[in-house]
Amino acid sequence: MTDVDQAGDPVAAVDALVAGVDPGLSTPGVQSRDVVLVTGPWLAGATGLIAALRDRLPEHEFVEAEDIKPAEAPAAVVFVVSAVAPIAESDYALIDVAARHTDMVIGAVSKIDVHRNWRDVLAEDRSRLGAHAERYLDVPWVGVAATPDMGEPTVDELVELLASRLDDVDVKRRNRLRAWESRLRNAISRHDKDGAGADRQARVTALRERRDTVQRERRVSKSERTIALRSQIQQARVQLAYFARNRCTSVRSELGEDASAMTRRRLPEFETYVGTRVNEVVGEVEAGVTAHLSDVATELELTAPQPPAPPPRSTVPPPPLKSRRLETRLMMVLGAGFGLGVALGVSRLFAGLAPGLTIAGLVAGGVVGLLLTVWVVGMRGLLSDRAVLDRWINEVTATLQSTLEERVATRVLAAEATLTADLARRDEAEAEVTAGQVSEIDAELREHAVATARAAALRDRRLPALQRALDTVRAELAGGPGV
Ligand SMILES: Nc1nc2c(ncn2[C@@H]2O[C@H](COP(=O)(O)OP(=O)(O)OP(=O)(O)O)[C@@H](O)[C@H]2O)c(=O)[nH]1
Ligand SMILES: [Mg+2]
Repeated sequence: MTDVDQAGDPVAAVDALVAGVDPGLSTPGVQSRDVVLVTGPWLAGATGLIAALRDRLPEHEFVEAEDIKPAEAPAAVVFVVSAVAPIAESDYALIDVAARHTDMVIGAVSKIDVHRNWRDVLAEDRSRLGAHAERYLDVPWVGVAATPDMGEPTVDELVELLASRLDDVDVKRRNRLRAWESRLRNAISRHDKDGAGADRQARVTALRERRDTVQRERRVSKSERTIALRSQIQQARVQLAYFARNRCTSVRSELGEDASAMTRRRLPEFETYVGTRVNEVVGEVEAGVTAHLSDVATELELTAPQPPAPPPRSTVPPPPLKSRRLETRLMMVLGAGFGLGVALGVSRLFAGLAPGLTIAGLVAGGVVGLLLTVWVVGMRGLLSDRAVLDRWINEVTATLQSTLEERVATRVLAAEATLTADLARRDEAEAEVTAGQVSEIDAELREHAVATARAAALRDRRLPALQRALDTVRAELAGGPGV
């Protein structure tokens, strides 16, 4: 700092000094205001002190914290703390903010009229603040009573201090240096933060987590669906086979009952009836399979497989009723024998009872024998037909059951193939969506990485000059006379 600079504009001299170190730095970005900022913790007495100071120093302007903008640098800062207790740690932030662009700080312990030990509090304040930051070691401290309960205000010492320092050229110079120091410190820390990607860190972490979540959810949903499909198909196989068997069993017992109550007259239509019932059961099972498989598809959010063409109407082989000529003949012979026996018995009975009625007895015996023969032969034929029918129904339903079981197995297998293919297609579509999301995230991550690298490069380029300028400013502040 030369005498010429000191004699001229101290602010311009400091700006020139910094620009000399780094021509890119032309202004600390703050506007000097020729005002005194009086501030302090809550109820410390700032407003009262301002009133007293305005009285005593009308040529100077005094303002409270809310009257000054962030980018304005007051000429001096009076930090008011009450004498009731020493300064608290939470108050350091207040003074740091108030004095960030201003070197000239005066500590004022207020309400000294009521607190007799104010000197102890003042000494404690001085040492605490000095311990908080080196720059406050040389801060002058005074006691004030701006609005005493009794008597005149005690602000003389403060008034004197302000009056002597406010017009001091060196104070202005140091204020400007302090503004530069704060600006350079901020710039360096911002470059450091940007270069380290500190502001982006949270976003980058969130993006990485999102990326992991997207991929994990995709994997989980894929395996869940595959397992669900497998188990549903397995269930369908078991349940539908059971359903088909069940239907066969019930139609078997229903037709069995019909056969056991069969009469000769109903015999011809029974065959057609059995054929109809068999085809009805086939239709029911077919519809049951279709409904079950489409339920499975709906539950898995897949497309229901197209039901295949219905099976051809099954024709039932006729019951083997007609090929029993030998048996009929045998029955005829046996029946005739039985009838003859009965006829002889009856005619003998008549002859014994009334010999005159022998002829009539013969006729009656013949008639009764013939009738019995016919009845026995007919009955035997019907019973044998019923037995044949029962066996036939067994065969028909057994064939039906195996046909239906095969049909169920085939349809479930076909549905499994269709649904698996559909699932694979869906998985592929989902994989594409996931890949899209992941690549979007990757793109943003890349952008952040590039921006951080760019900021790091800028930091590396700018930091040496900024650090040199800061060192110069600090050296000036340390070297020059204190406030
Ligand atoms: N005895 C005594 N009381 C004072 C003195 N200065 C301020 N007070 C009292 O302290 C209280 C706060 O005073 P203010 O001047 O409003 O303090 P402030 O810091 O502006 O308060 P806020 O703006 O509300 O935070 C008031 O009740 C004043 O009467 C003083 O020198 N002596
Ligand atoms: Mg106030």
